[in-house]
Amino acid sequence: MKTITEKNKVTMQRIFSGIQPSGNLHLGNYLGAIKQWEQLQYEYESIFCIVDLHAITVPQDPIELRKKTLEVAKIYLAAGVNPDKATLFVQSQVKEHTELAWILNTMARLGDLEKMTQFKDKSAKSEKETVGVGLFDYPVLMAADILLYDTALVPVGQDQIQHIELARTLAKRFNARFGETFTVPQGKLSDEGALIMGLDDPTKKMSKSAASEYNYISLTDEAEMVRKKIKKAVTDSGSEIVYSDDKPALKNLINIYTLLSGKTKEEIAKLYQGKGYGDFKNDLAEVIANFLAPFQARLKNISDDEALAILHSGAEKIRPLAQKKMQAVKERMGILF
Ligand code: ATP
Ligand code: LTN
Repeated sequence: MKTITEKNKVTMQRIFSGIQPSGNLHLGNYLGAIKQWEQLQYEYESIFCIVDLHAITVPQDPIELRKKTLEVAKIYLAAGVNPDKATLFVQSQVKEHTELAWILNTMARLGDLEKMTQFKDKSAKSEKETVGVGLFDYPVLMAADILLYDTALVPVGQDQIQHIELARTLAKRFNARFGETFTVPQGKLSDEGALIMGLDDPTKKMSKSAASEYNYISLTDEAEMVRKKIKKAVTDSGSEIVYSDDKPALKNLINIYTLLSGKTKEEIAKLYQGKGYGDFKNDLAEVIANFLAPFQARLKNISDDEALAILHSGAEKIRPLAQKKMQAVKERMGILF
C-alpha cells in the first residue's frame, strides 16, 4: 500500500504488530496474526516486535523469558517473516516505547482502561488488591508501540481490536491538544482466522495462558500430540459435519481445517457427507500435522545466533524512527530535549 507525501514522494504505509514471549505460541496466534504478516510484508513497510515488556505484566521466569524471546523470533522467521523485507526487534531494546508509554499515561483516563475486556478477564483470576498496575496499564504501552512508528495498520486477532481503539483515542487526544503528531492507526483482521476458539471450550478464544494444554495446538506440537488433542477436542451434539453458528465447536474446527488446507467450507461439508466426527477429526489432525511439519523443520534450522543478529540489527534500524517521534512529542509538549 503506497501513499504520496507532501514532497510527492511515494512511500509505503507502515504496519506494526507484536506477540508476547510468554507461553506456547499456538494456531490462534498463527492464523490470527502471523499468517497475515507474512502476506502483508510485501505490500507494507513492516515492523514486527516481540513485546517482552508486555509479557512481564504477569510473573515470568527469567530463564524462560529469555528463551521464549528468542523462540518467538525464530517462530516469526520460520512462519515466513522475511528479515530482508520486515524489521524484527525486541520491544525492550528500544527505550522510547516505555518513554512514550509514560507520556500517554498522562493522557489516558481510568475510564478508558477500566473497560478493557482483556484486563477484566485477566484480573478476574486474582483479588483486586493484588492485581498488577502493569496489567492495567498494558494497553497504553501497546498504544505507544503503535504510535511511535506512524503505523497505518495493525494486523492482529479480534481480541486486540479494543486495544487498538484506545491507541486511536490517545492519538486523537494528543493531536487535538498538541497538534498533528501521531497517525491514527487501524486494526486489520484476517477473515476466519481472527478468532480461533479453544479446543476444550469453543466459547473462549484459544489462549497460550489457558489452564489446560488441551485448549490449544502449539506450533511446536508433534504429530502424535496433535492427534491426541484433536481427538479430545469437544464437539457439538449431532453427528453431521455442518458449518453453523449453533455448532460452535465444529465451526471452529472447520475454520482451522479451511485455513490450513485451502479447501472451502462447502468442499469440506461435501467430503464428510454421511461420515462422522471420527473421520473428520482424523483428517483434520493430519491437515494440521502436515502444516506444522515443514514449519517445525524450518524452525529447527534457525540458530540462536542468527535470530539474535536479526533482532539486534532490527533494533538498530528502528531506533532512529522512534527517537525522531519522541523529539516531536517532547517539542510539542514543552519538554526539553
Ligand atoms: P494470552 O491468551 O496469554 O493473552 P494470546 O494467546 O492471546 O496470549 P498474544 O501474545 O496476546 O497471545 O497474542 C498475539 C497475537 O495473536 C495477537 O494479534 C492476538 O490477537 C492473536 N491471537 C491470540 N489468540 C488468538 C486466537 N485465539 N485467535 C486469533 N488470534 C489470536
Ligand atoms: N497486546 C498484544 C501484543 C501487542 C501488540 C502491540 C500487538 C503489544 N503491542 C502492538 C499489536 C501492536 C497481544 O496480542 N496481546
